[in-house]
Amino acid sequence: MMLRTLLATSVATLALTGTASAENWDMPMAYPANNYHTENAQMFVDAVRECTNGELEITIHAGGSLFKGDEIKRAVQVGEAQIGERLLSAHANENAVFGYDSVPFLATSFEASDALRDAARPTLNALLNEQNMTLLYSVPWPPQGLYFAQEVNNLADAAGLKFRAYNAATARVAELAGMVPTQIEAAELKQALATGVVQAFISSGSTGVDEKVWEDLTNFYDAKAWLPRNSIFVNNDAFNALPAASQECLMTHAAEAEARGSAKAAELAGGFLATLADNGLAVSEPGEELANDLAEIGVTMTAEWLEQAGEAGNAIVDAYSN
Ligand code: PCA
Repeated sequence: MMLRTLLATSVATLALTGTASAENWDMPMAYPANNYHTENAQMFVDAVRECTNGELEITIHAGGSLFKGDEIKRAVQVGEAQIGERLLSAHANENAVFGYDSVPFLATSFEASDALRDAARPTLNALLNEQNMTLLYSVPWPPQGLYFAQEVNNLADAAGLKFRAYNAATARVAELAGMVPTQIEAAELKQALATGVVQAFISSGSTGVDEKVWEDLTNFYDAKAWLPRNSIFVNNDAFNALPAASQECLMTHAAEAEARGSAKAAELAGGFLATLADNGLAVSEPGEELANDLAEIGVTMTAEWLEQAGEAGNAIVDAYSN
């Protein structure tokens, strides 16, 4: 073999080895690329890339493009994806603890939501660990309110409406209110509204803006029922296979992403409601009758959740209240 060929071969081998040592992870996410949760995660993966000198490259797949929202948790659990983001409360049927952030009126401000998160973190992380995953960080959605295509002064006004649910708690609200729930991921919400599959739902101003709900709906009642969270978690085998320095980068930047994401959600919340109003939605607090009806549902659902979540759930609420 000529010297030049030999040299070229070793350079090619070196280049290959260099590439092979970098880890490439897939990160499925369910919400749009321009939602603040996704933008925050993009900053997180950029920071991790820099911190690891390019040795850990995480590719975000937004909008349910790699796995749909309801598939993401399992995909990470079995290692089909190494890391992912999911609204864990959507898995409360599996274990009620996952629904800790969707107990009506338990934590209704950003500050309270962060305190509840801290109270729940050890329990939630232990639960994920049993499923071969580790919690990295979580970020709240703005407070949840009710969207309708009509004025609603009390829940009798809403009886019979087809209601989009995103987790067990939202389905239960609908049931108790005499509405008819259907579980629909945000990625399919716009279509479901446009075709009349659903006529009402509960969510934040953020999702209302993402889905341009003013094209189909008319009223938003800012009930501030709870602030659900998107959680970012990693497959334990994938994590354990990383060098210690990369693990450290992930943990450090996860903590930063959590603080940055919570602050961003709080900063954006008012603007989302303003955007809804600018586009013609009637945005208001619930009237007294509607507020009372919702409070009653809250009492029922809190008792149900404490019962279902058992000791672990009670411990979370105790730690939160003290
Ligand atoms: N938006 C998400 C969950 C809560 C929220 O505000 C959704 O509607 O799917």
